[in-house]
Amino acid sequence: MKLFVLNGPNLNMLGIREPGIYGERNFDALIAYIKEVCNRENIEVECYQSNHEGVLVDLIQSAYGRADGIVINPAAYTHTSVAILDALKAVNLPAVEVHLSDINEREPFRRHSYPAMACIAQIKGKGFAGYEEAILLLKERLSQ
Ligand code: CA2
Repeated sequence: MKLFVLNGPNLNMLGIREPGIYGERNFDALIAYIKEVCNRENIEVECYQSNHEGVLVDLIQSAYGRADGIVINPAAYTHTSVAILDALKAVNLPAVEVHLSDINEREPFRRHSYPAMACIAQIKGKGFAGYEEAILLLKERLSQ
């Protein structure tokens, strides 16, 4: 079983600013956490981060035929990107959307997600643990 874990714009800045919202740990710590979870669960994983919408679309397309599922935190593109929604629909792989913060408890514009329409679940407000939950959910779904 192989997963792609995709992170969107500015998530590479984790731990540098806004620790009250996103926590104190940095992006390298997030990737180490994801790899540890996947290693423990015998899941192959490829992790990517991009600040560019088109690159995220390319990465979703490249998952087709190479991965069994996708974990995605589209960051700010969550609230704007029909292109990411369409890419997820195009590859038709099981995908789970993750947010470190609880997007329902912040500014109203963060409540709406386009990619969520192509995802089997949206996990929010659980910090790093949300990625683990997403990975386990996909593992369960793919083992059925
Ligand atoms: O809670 C999440 O994971 C978000 O996807 C994070 C995005 C935000 O636009 C979404 O509404 C919710 C922002 C990621 C930016 O991360 C930063 C990290 C450190 C300092 C500033 C921003």
